[in-house]
Amino acid sequence: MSVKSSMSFESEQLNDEKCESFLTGTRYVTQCSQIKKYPKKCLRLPVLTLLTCCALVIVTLVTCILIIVYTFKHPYTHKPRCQAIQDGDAMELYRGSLNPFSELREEEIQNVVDFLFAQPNLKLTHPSKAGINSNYIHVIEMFLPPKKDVLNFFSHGRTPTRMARAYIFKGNQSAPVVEEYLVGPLPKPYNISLMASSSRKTSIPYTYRPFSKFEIKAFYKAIVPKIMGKIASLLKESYNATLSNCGKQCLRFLITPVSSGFLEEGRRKSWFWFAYDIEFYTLHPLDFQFLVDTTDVDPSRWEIQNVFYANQHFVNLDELSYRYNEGTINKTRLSFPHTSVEEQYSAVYLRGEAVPKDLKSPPQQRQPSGPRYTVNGNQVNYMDWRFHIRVSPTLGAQLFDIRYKSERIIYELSMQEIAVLYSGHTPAASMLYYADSAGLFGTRLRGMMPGVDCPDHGTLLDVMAYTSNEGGLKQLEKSVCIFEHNTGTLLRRHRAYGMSGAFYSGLVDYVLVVRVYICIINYDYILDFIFHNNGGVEVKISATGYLAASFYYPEEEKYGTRISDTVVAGLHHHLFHFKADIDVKGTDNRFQTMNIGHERKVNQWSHDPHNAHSQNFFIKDDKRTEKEALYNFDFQHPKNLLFYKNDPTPLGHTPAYRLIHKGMTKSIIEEDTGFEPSVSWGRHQMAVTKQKDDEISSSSMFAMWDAKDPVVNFTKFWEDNENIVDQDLVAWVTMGSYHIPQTENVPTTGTVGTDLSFFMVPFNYFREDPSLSSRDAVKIMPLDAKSPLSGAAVERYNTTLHYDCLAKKIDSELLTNSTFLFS
Ligand SMILES: [Cu+2]
Repeated sequence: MSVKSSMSFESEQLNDEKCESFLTGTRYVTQCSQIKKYPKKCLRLPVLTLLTCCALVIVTLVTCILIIVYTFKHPYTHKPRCQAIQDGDAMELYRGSLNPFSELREEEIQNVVDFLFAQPNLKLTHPSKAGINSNYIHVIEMFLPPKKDVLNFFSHGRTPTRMARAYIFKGNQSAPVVEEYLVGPLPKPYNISLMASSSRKTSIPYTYRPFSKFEIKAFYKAIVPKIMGKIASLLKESYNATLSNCGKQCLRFLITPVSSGFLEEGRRKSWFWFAYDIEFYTLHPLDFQFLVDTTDVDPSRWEIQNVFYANQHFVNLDELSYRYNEGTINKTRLSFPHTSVEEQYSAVYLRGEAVPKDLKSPPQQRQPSGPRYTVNGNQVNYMDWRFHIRVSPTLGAQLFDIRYKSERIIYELSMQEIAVLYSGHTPAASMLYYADSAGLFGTRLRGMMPGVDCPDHGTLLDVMAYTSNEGGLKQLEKSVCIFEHNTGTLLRRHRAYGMSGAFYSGLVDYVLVVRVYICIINYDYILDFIFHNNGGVEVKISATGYLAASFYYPEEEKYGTRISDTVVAGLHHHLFHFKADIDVKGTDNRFQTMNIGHERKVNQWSHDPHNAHSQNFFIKDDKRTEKEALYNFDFQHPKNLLFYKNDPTPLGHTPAYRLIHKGMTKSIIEEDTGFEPSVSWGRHQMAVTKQKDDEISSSSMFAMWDAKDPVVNFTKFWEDNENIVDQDLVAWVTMGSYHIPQTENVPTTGTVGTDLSFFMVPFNYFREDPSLSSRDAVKIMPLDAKSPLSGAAVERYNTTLHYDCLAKKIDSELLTNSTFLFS
């Protein structure tokens, strides 16, 4: 069996080097040279051949001169080297053979749409013609089969029935509502029923619906004329810009949805705030905000109920207009930013002294033997790993049936919610609580730029989704990237030195990464699922993109950081929630913490009975119920978190996977008030519950609005306090960070130091480090154990790496001198 060579860094220094491998007898020989050499045997050839050689030399010389001239004129193309690995179009996640995790195919979606439109009682309108007072399909997605059916499929091959779930917005009835339906069986559905669920509401107040493009359209139609009719001159005088017929000096608006937790029953309201419509508008907020009651499905009945201008409140536009004209209020006077877009503080353009000064190209990664993973439809194989990918329109990228060395360790690994809780002085800033699933995560995954968002050797996948915001069915091109990555760090190594017993062993931490970007208005979230070669899985998320900001007043000082003369960016709490359905050697597992304690231990070797020292020990603490398993980090009581199978190994261990939490945070806003009930999962760093098919997700697309009576109330997942001993367990992991903005977040926020992650790693699961089987490892032994400096033999198990020219050179030098390793 051939061993493909590993991923390696390719730096500029190697660019001029040429290596060739050829067979001599039974041995491969690798030859490296710095400069191209023409074979000497040319000289012995006949005159014709000699002339041909000379002609070639002349052509080469002319070509070289032309290249030098071109390079001088075009410094950016210095040393061009095209090494594209990716060929052809992106692959389609929804192709390949069907399995229980396959998202709906185009033809299945079309059948569901046709079937729903054929139901006379639904009175559906096509998304291209719909409004908020219509009945329309908001989302269609695959309804995940019950876990036991899927496991049955794995063991007995009985395919679970494919079903779809559809969210239908019913604005065209006397009591508007959103309803979740189960539709099937697929591919040709003939049944429809309101989804039955004990873990979430499936008939949802219309006021809890997420924003839609129809609502934005209605706002422009119903509210903008009211504003322009009453205060167009105020806007022009105050901001030197307007909302309509504005040429190059336009205003646009941002929205703060007001959670139902702050409103009287049955109302839907939002604060709208103006910003200059230039790159990028969230960094150009103005001091004009207004509250609109959008409860009625007829936008002509929408009312502006409060206005905030120049740090003053007014009951409506009439009062503002009257007092403004009367001259009894403070007035704002700003000029439209006239500098070119390149000079805007908020725009991302090249500025400052050039780096790198010599414009050498950055390091690249390459796959000398091609990809070492395969993607077949939604199934991915990499080394000892195998798993399935699904992109759900509502929840985004999810991984299923994650197996290592053929054993499933995680049934489902997925993100549940992204929330951002802002603070501020003005009403729009202080009411700003985002639960981003309203934006439908699966449709926020969009094209990736090869070589920037994802290495250019990565595999890009297209995704298909049906949502009303996208006008129906839409292919989201190049939305998922899979790539193997040389992390440039080690998975393991050791160098033993000295005059006996010297050796070296090392293994680079090569990983497979599944990456998506979730781009929601101002923020871009990078979500990576990372597979290491020792059985460890990592989930990492970080945020980049733009800050959300407000107009500066001194009152904002305690809430935010001033980032320009008129702009302040508010403190906010990023919160992320993840689900990990863990299966360690089957579905019956236990959750245990290994608690670190300390004791005073008398030193019995001493004659002094008071001679003692303090040291640590650990005790195992099995959690029996869901409430016992709620995990709140406590510095005074360190602990390891383990999920294990109660099936002791010969050494008496119970095989486990350990959850390592590297993104801990806690929401400290008051519980059960305002927006908080919508993100009650933020109260704990982790919860462990008994698996239920019905508990699909800890949040929902309604979380932005539903705090008064959450559609999914996460506390109910654990409040029934079920037994979790030898049960199928799910870990719910909260990560997050408090972001106090800083001037270096302008124009965009960087990712350095802000990524959050958790790991699942084997713990007494294997008898030894499973990465020992990796042929990417390197072992070095002295030729003479008693003279470790005088030469050593390098063992490279991956034979293709062995013929890499740099490796060959190092191995050759080590044969006679191993001082640098073993001295
Ligand atoms: Cu932030």
